[in-house]
Amino acid sequence: MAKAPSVAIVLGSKTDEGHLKATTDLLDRFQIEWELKVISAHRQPEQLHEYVRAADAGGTQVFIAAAGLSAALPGVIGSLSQKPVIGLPVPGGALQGVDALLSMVQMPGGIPVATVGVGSNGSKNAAILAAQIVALGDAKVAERLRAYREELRAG
Ligand code: RP5
Repeated sequence: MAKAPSVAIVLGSKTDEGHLKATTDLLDRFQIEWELKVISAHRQPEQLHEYVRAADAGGTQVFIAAAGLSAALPGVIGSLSQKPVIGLPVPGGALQGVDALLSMVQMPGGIPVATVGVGSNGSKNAAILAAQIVALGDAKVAERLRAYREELRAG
């Protein structure tokens, strides 16, 4: 079985990619292995299924799923894996991301999506939340998060 990175980022569309720069920059800062795939829940359901199962089995600890509009992606990933799923609602469309935000945060009880905000703060927080999950089992990542908070405190 192929080893998978700690954090698997899945985007619903290539057009979502620009919103992930802050996320991947922070994951790099925390020295967390990640990979990014574009797989649509509604256009490529079989491919998504295969990818999530392989990442889960390969050791991925947390998924970040970014999507816009009705944003089914993170909920579907949550249905396929018991690993935590962070949902990043992508702004755009007629409702500017509010549709994606509500879709992710309003998952029916049983399959949660840990939803961060729309926009650049959400992009950052997706990485920090993922790092906090990884840090539960990795003291080096915990120390890097501590240093990051120290910088925030210093202003
Ligand atoms: C979602 O719908 C994607 O995440 C994207 O934000 C939005 C539009 O994607 P395209 O249909 O333009 O690729 O699936």
